[in-house]
Amino acid sequence: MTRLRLALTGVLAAVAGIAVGHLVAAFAAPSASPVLAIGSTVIDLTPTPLKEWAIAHFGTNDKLVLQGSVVVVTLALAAVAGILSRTRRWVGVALISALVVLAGLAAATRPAFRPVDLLPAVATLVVGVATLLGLRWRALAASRPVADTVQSTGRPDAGPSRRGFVLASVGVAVAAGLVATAGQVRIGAQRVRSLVLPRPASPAEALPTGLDRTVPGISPLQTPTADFYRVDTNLTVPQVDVDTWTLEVDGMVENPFTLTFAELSAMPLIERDITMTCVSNEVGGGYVGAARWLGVRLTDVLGRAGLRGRPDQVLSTAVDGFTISTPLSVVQDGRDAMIAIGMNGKSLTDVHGFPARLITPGLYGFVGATKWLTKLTLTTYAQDQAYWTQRQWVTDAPIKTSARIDTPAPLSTIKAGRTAIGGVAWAQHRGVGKVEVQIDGGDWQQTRLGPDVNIDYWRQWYLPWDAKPGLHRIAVRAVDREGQVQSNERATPFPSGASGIQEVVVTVA
Ligand SMILES: Nc1nc2c(c(=O)[nH]1)N[C@H]1C(S)=C(S)[C@@H](COP(=O)(O)O)O[C@H]1N2
Ligand SMILES: [Mo]
Repeated sequence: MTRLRLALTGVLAAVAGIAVGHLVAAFAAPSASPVLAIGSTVIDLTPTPLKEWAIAHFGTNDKLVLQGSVVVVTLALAAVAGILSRTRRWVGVALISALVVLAGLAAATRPAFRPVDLLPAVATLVVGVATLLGLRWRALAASRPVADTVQSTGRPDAGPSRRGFVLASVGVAVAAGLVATAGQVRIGAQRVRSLVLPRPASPAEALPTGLDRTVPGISPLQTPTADFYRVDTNLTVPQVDVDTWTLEVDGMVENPFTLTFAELSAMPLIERDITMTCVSNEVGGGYVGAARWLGVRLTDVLGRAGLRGRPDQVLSTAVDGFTISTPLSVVQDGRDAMIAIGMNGKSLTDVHGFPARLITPGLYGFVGATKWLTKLTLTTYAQDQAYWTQRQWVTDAPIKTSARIDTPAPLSTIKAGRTAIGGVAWAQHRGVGKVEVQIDGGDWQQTRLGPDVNIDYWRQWYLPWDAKPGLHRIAVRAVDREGQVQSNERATPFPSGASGIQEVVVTVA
């Protein structure tokens, strides 16, 4: 019983410490909240195959699973600390402190570390140790022989010291819950605001009418920002102050310079419809979206700096120190690579990289779509490696030709009769040539394509279908305009970049 009380003491000390650290972080530095700091470090240290496995098995929940695991392990160790503090209190204090030191180290070794990032760990240490000592004292009092309390109340279990421990524990738990919730509410509060952006010098044409109304269930031609997929290594979304934000251009350039947001957005702006894809997208998955981007041509910015020597890489750095490398040859081949400040007619949202991000048509996001961009360094692959390159990912990753079935939904039951099979296909920077559907292993049939926005944009497609009752297997494949057929090959040797033929099974009743 004593042991159990002491274990609980350790757990509550950790919970209280983590909760207060989280609240302090919410005001000082969200990403330095103890669990988040450790979580981010675990993400960076996780071997790539394990990371891919986690993304594949937990999808967007991978971050929740990670944080849950960090919490569970921490609480287990804290319980041990509580038990060990029975005879020697310094042992428990030392173990709890060691856990907090780990969190502090995790925060201190993040790429964009600032001294305030240590505040949450300090708060966690103070509250954690104080809670451990306070509750330990009550736990031990509650476990003393009860002879004197039996005398006064007649019931051994109702001793005042026992009640004291229970009350104190419940109090700590409730207080920690409230404090952690307050921190979470503050961290999670998305700023909703949109800057007024200048008009583009080179606007996009009006978006044609898509198949959105014609084919119920098909992806809209333009993905609403709120539905646009999110992929990054961040456990908290960076919230950048646009008034102090700058973009630095340095490295192998003649004139290194720094731009404020006002200066950047005063440069000539282009507006382009571009489809983005993540290399971690599973066949049929949702890590793909199409939007209208407003931004400054990357070559305009590089031209202003003037290249020096023979750089072959644009190394871009985000405000949190995350880096992406983009082949300079790709940036300079005439495509609309840009520093985007607007998405679908508004400024970027925090989730999608406010106030500025890279967009490189034709390349998977991890080699060309740096969010929360703050620095562009002209360099060479021999000299500098970006985040994913350090993890053995390829440095040039053109998006593979791919098609997705949006409707009918996999494993759904639909009514017999005339309906449509439909979805989207993409082959960025080559353009979609045709999309074919195969029903129940029969011939590949050519589908009808939606409007052709441009070669960097996805294309909606559909095939009218007279659905007969029974179980049906539908497969889809695309061919780009260079004749490259969608295959089951991996897009890049590493990471996965699945681009296989998608098959869905539906029941027609
Ligand atoms: N700063 C930063 N930028 C990043 C990433 C990241 O982890 N950090 N992930 C990249 C990846 S892998 C993809 S697919 C795209 C996704 O952009 P989105 O979240 O706006 O859809 O962002 C890219 N830019
Ligand atoms: Mo990605």
